[in-house]
Amino acid sequence: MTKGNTKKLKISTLCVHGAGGYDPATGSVGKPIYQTSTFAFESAKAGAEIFTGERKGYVYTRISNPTQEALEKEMAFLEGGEAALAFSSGMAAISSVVLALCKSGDNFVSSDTLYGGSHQLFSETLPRWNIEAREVDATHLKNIEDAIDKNTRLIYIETPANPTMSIVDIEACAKIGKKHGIPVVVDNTFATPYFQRPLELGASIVVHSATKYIGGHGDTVAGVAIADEEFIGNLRMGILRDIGGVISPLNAWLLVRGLKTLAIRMEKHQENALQIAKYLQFHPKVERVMYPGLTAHPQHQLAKSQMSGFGGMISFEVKGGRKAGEKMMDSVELITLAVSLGDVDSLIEHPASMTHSTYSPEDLEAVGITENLVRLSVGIEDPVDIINDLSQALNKIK
Ligand code: LCS
Repeated sequence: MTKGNTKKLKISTLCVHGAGGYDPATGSVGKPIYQTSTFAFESAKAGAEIFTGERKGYVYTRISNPTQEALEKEMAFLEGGEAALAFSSGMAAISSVVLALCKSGDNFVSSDTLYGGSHQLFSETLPRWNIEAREVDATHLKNIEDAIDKNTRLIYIETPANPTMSIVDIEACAKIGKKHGIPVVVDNTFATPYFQRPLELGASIVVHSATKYIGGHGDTVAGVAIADEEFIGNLRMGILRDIGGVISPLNAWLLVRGLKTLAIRMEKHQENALQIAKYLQFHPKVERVMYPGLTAHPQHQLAKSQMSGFGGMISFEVKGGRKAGEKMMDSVELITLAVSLGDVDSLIEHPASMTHSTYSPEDLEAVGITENLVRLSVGIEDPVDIINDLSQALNKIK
């Protein structure tokens, strides 16, 4: 949007228009891909002034680029934040945010049910720099309070959590953060700003694996952080510039293009997921279904209070243990056996041996990622076809 007040626009309109109107340089209606590493300076003086910050301008694509900026502007609008910064992956966004907030000797408190890569970063990699992550069951808020001390620099939560779909109370965490003067960082990958806007609930920073629903088509790895202008400015000039986890202009463009259909994709993912969750709930070969949209989900009411929809991710336990789950995953025909999620195509995987194999057996058990747990990223195909595929695959279990 280039004219008028974007605050008045509904989220589905912002998805289409939030990255800005036509290109002022050429009138191009499609967002141009500024596929360049560097930018020419008008003069030596102008170049020096851009470096000191006295003059606005582009220098080098590791620091900023108009196509990256289009994505950042749109993500900031959608999340209701002042500013955003795009990264080469979700992990680059998460690690950069934590590194911006912590130094050696600091700690942070995190929910214990996380994407396996985030858990690996927190439990194995960051301790090498003497940064401690205290992973607690954040569905009980007292655990968060109890873990905070004078060296705690942030609270990190993932909700809904990958893969168990457990929900953490964002507003309550924000109150705890405020009390202790520390920011709450929310991984909003599963819900997207279409269904959940953590900043409006009091969180300070939102991170995304934009690889998932933001892009939506399974063709781009990327990440984004959204926060206030001061934090994002420091993140850009303090961490992104130095560590260099920058998104390519082409990938930023693919995400801007993907975002145009975010609203209708999320509606369809959710509509399909609810039907499939209800189908699986009463299937004789299924022990338990984890989908926050089901009234049987233990945190359904909390999910309803902080989300405007429940998304497209379902986990379920197959009767008969790991072997039964493997048989089912080997038998799907339409659904693809693959990690990642949020694509228009349905994807199925086994968290304990794949995305969450970074957890020790004890930690898997503690967070409820069982051997017979299967995760389904529900695509936007016809739900009858997805259900028929699940049905034939479940029937192959002896
Ligand atoms: N946060 C969440 C909730 C995720 O699910 C992932 C990746 C990340 C962050 C990291 O983002 P990336 O660097 O991959 O863009 N989740 C994956 C998954 O469940 N399967 O494959 C990747």
